[in-house]
Formats: sequence, C-alpha cells, structure tokens
Amino acid sequence: MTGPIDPLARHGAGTGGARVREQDDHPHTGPIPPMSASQAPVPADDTPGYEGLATFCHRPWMPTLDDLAAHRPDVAVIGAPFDIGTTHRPGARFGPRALRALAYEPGTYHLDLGVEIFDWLDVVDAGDARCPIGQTEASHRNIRAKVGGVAGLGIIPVIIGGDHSITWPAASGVAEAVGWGELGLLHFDAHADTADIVDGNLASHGTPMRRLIESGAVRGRNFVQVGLRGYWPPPDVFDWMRKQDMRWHLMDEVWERGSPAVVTDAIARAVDGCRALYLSVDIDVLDPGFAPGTGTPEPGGMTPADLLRAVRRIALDTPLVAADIVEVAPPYDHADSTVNNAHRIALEVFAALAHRRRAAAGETPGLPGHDPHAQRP
Ligand SMILES: [Mn+2]
Repeated sequence: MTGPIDPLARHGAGTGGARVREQDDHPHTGPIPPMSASQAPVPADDTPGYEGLATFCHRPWMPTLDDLAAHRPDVAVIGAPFDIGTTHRPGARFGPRALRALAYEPGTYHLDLGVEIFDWLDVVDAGDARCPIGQTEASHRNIRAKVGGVAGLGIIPVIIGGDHSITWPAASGVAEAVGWGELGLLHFDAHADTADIVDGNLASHGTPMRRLIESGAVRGRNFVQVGLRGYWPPPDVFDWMRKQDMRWHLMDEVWERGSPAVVTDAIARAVDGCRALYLSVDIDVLDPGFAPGTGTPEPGGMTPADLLRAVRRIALDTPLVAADIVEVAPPYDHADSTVNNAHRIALEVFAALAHRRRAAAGETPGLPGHDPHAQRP
C-alpha cells in the first residue's frame, strides 16, 4: 500500500491497457463485456461528426502552403470567416466553423453516383484565411493569397464563407493562377451582387461581381447568374450588367422552365471560350424555408433537391477549378438546416469529382448508383 504509483502498471504503455484497467477497476463485477466488435481506437476519419477534431468532414488538417505543396491533395477546403461586408444581418464569420462542427455526417458514400468519395478524391482542410477583426483590406488580401496559392499548386480550393464579398479576392486569386480573363464564373444567388458601391463600400457583399468584371479577372460574357429574385438591384445595375454581356437567369425562369434546363444553358454560356470555371453558391439562392441561416433571406428560392443536382452537374461536366459556398450565418439558423444544405453542396462537388476520377480509371458506379451520363437503368 506504500510506495510511488506506477501509472504504466495499470494503464499500460502498449495495446490492451484499457481493458486491463476496466477489469482492475471492477473487481467485484467481473470484466465489462465488449459492446462493439472492436475495442481498438476508431480512426479519426470514421468518427461521428460531433466527435473529435472539427475539421471539414474530418479530413486531415493541412493549414500551410508548404504542406499542401508537399502532399498535393486534389481539393483543399479553406475557411473565409469574414462578414463585415454584409448589408443586413451579420454572422457569416461563424459559417466556416459551423460547417466543420455542426453538419450531420452520415457517411461518405454518394448513393446516386455509387461512389465512396474519399477512396477516389484526396480532400484536406487547409484551415482559414486570416481575417483580422474589422479589416476588409487585410482580410481580402489574405483570402486572395491563400486561395491563389492553393489554386497555383493545381489544387481545387473549396472556400467556405464568410459573406459574399470574399468571392472578389478568392476568384481573383484563382484567375491569377489559371489565367486572367480565362475563368468562367457560375453564380447561384438571390442577388446579383453587381452594385457599384453600397453605402460608400466598394468591397461590400453587394459588389464583388462588379469588381471581378471591372478588373478583367472574369469576362462579362462568361459570368452567368442563376436564381435572382426579389427587389434588388435596381434597373440601372441590370443595364450595366447587360453592357458587360452578362447572362442572368431569374428565379422566375427557373420556376417556369425547371432547374435542369436552365442549368444546361448556364453551363454552356459560362464555359464558352474558357479554360476553367469557378462556382460560387450564395446559400440564399435557396428558399429561406430551407436556409433561414443567412443575412439577406429572400422568399421564393430554389429547393435543395434542385440546387444539389445543379452543383453535381456542374462539377461533373465543366473544367471546375474552384468553388465557394457563402453567406451561411449560423446565428439565424434553425435545426442546422442551412449548415447541412451548405455542407452537402461541398459533398456534391467532392462526389462528382470522385466520380470523374473513377471513370477515368475505367471503373463503374456501385449500387445503388448509376452512370450520370447514361440512361437511367
Ligand atoms: Mn450573394
């Protein structure tokens, strides 16, 4: 009963220590029976979404460009926790963390495509671009550097915002990497975000698309918008957009023709004469009934069933080199609906890219999936 305690004697330095301890701790009740097939530690990737380190989809954490350059994953998720460009309700700065921590993660096998996503696609979480509090220029500079650095390595950045102003630096960084003016941009949103200036702010979340066209990063004729509705912007802004040869598909057209027909046209126009495509999804393109957690909700929007398939189609059929998912503002969310919709947009991108990688290797979808380019069996 005397002498120093030897911690290794009970807990064990090698395998089996935990079970020995359980037996020792309960001498009168006997060993605790196993409750699962294996008592071995579960690999980090397989833990439930609410457990362990909150990286995106529990993917490896790889926050430096040096590590990314050495490892060369296919995709790097980058957080852009910035929201002082908002015009109404702030809160999107909490979007990246919410998407990492709160999404329901049921598994990683995409049923429609029959693909185990991470068997075919190497995805890492590259952490956040540093967004110093209250400083638009420094934040945007860091976003542009991080996203551009990733794209320059040939890695697909998937940026999680953040308000929509972050698309200005993010798409600029990508255009720098793949060719200035050679990048098409497909933009899902309730709002055009093409205002010249909002309350004196050139870097508002209502202005990024104008900045991208003015700078030449994206040509107007390859800038295509889907889902616009509501009461903003005014006609002089649409006049400017028309002069840039931009194409927009109002929500009214989506309602009338159906999403697949509109998306087919949008894709054709966005990639016409371009080397690469950037996909930007403002979560407020969804109806606020599906996505209440956002800063500027506009009733009458798309359904998740349509949007997820649109994103899948774009990632399957275009030279996609980058994507962002923005305007998730967790303080206004209910039941994590907005977070889960945004999270699944990223999964659709991953699954479609995984399918392409698998198809290139000559392999076919598993049950219950089918080839998305073939007639449904
Ligand atoms: Mn927007």
